[in-house]
Amino acid sequence: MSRTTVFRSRHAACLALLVSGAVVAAGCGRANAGRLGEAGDAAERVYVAPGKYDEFYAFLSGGFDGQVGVYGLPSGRLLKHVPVFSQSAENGWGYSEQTKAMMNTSYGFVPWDDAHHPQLSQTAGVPDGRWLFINGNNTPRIARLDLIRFETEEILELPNSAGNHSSPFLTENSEYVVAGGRFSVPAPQRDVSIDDYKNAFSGMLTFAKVDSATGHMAIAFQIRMPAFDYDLSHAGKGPSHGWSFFTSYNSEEGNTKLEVNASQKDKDYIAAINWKQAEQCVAQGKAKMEPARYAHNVIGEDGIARTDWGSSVKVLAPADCPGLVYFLPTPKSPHGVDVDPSGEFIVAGGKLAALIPVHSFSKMQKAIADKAFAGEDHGIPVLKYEATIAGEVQNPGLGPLHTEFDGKGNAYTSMFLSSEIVKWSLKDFKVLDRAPTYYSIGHLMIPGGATRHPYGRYVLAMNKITKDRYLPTGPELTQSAQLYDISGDRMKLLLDFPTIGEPHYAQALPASMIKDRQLKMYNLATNQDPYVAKNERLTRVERKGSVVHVLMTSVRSHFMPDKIEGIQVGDSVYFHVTNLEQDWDVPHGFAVLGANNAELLIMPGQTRTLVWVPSRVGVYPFYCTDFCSALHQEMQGYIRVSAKGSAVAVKWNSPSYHEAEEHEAVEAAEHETK
Ligand code: RUQ
Ligand code: CUA
Repeated sequence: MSRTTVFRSRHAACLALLVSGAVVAAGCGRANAGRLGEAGDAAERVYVAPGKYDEFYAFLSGGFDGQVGVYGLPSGRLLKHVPVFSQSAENGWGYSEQTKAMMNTSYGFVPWDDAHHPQLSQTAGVPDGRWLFINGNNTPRIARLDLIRFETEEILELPNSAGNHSSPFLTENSEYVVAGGRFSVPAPQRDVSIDDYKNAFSGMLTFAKVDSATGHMAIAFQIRMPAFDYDLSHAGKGPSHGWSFFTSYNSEEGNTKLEVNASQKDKDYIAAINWKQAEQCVAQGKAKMEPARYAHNVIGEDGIARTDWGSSVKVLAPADCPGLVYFLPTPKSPHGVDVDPSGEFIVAGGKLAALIPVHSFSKMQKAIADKAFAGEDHGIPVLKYEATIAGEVQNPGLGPLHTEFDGKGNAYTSMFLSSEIVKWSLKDFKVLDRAPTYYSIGHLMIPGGATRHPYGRYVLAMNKITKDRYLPTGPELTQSAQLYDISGDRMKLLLDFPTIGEPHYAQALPASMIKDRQLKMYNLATNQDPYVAKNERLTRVERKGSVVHVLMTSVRSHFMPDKIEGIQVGDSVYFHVTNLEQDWDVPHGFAVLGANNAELLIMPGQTRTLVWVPSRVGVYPFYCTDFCSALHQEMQGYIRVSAKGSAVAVKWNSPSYHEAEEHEAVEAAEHETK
C-alpha cells in the first residue's frame, strides 16, 4: 500500500467513528504525525522571543461569551479580551454609568450576546486598520470596535431580525455593513400562528451605511426575503463589487424539526443581492417606510454612551425592484459562502454535501443576461445550476463549512465532520492537501484570507472539540485554535492554543498596521465628563436629596477624598472617579465593600462612575484594585454610612471641604441676618 492509501483507509475509519458519534479516537490523525514536521522546527516557527512582538494581531470572536479575544500570531498569546456585548466585571463595561447605555435594546437592557464573526474595516478590499465589526446573534446587533483604543464604540440594533448570524459582512470599501438572520420571523413582529410561517414570516437582510469618517452605522434599507434561514454572507470584490451573497438553508420553509424538515431538498440557495440596484430602487422611492423601534448606542466625545432610538426603516421588496435578487441553487443546506481574492469565485460550504460547489461570478452575469432560469421561487428568479457553476471540488471530505484563500491560487476549506482542512486549487478544483484538526473544526482563518490580497503564511483552525488535547477541566473543556504553516506545498501543524469562549470566525492584520497608532492615555485636559475633577482641589461630595455625588480623584497612591461621612442607608452614591495619571498603562481600580455591580477600571485621564446603594449602616472601605505602585496596598479609604435621616453631616477630607464649609457658614450667617 502506498503512503496515501494507508492514510486514506485510516482516515476513512476515523471518519466512520466521528460520523457515528463515537468518542473521538486518540489514534485518529496519528497517521499524520509526520505532518507536524520536526517538533523543534514547529516550535521555532511560533517562538516569539521574550520582548519581541508577534507578526499579526488576530481577532477571535468569543462566541457565547459575547466578547472579542485579541491574540498575537504566530505565538497564540492572548493580548486582550475586549468586552463587547457582555458586561465585564473586570473593568466595569456595562456596569459603569458611562457604559451602561451600550446594552440598551428595544427589549430593554441586554447584557449578553453570542458574537460570531469579526470583520475588519476595508478600503479597496483590504483591511485598513480602522475598525472591527462583530455581530450579536441572539438580540440582533452589530458592534463596532475602534482599533486605536481596542474598545467598543458603537452598537446598532437591527429591527425585524432574529438570529443575526449572516452578519456583519462588509463591502469592499466598508460602504455597508450587511446582515441577515438565521431565523425568519414575522416582520414587523405580531401575534400569529407558527403554522402561518410561509405567509407571515420574512427573512430580513439589513444594509447599514458606514460613515467613512467616523465609522458610525445607520440603517440604509432592509430587503424583505422569503422565510428561509440566512446563514452566512460575503460581499463581492473587484468585478463582483456591488453584490452580496447569502447562503440560505431551509428553503423548504420548515418551522419545526428542522434537522429533518430543512434537509428535504437536494439544493438550497445562495441569494445574490445586487446592492447597487437596491440603492437605485431606494433612491427611486421603491422602498416602503415601515415603523420599527431599535436602539443605536454610541460612545460620545465625552466618553459617555448614549442611545438614539430609531423609529422606522425603509423596506424593499424584491418584487418592487427587478434585478435585485437571484437565487443560485447550491447543495445542500449551505453554511459558509466565501468569495475568492479575484472576486470571480463564490464558494459554498454545504454542510451535508459530498462536494464543494464553486460558482462563477462572470457565468452568473451571463446567465442573468441570457435569462438562464430554472424557474422562480417566491417570484425570485432561480438561475440554472449548470449555468453558474464553475466547478465542483470532488471528495473533499465531510461537512464543508468555510473557505479562506492564500492569494496564491489556493483555497482552504474546513471540514467539520471529518475534522480536517482541505487545500484545493482554484485552477482545476482538485484537492492538493489535507491536514487533520483536533477536532471538529468550525471556521478557519488565513490572515487577510477573505480579502483581495491575503497575507497568507498561516491558517488558523478554530475547533469545537478538544477532548484529549489539554489537561481535562471537569465537564467543560476548552475550545481551541490550531495554527498551521501554509508557506510550503503541504500544511504543517505548528501550535495548539486554547481560546476564550467559543471562537467562530476570526480576522487578522499585520501588527505594523496599527501597533504604532495606539492611544496611550486619555487627555485629562480635554476630559468632558460632567463629573470630572481635574485636580484634587476640585474633588467634593454633594448631596441632592437621596442622591450623593462623590467627585473623586486617583493618583499613585491615594484617592482624594479618602474619608467620607454623612452618607445614609438607601442613598444612591455616585462615585465619579477621575484617574489623574498622564502616563501609559497606569489604570487605577475602584471597588467598595458590598457593591452590587462590579469594580471600575479607570484609564489615565478618564472618569468612570459606579453607583452604590448602601443597605445597612457601617463603615465601608474602598480600595484600588489594580496594582499600580509600591504603595498600591495603601490606596484605600473609608466611607461612613449612617441611618436614614441621621444628623451626621456630609463631610470629606479634600481641600474643597473647608471651602464648602466656609461657603455654608457664610450662607448661614446671611440667612440669619435676613
Ligand atoms: S459560524 S463555525 Cu457563526 Cu460557521 Cu461558527
Ligand atoms: Cu491605584 Cu493600585
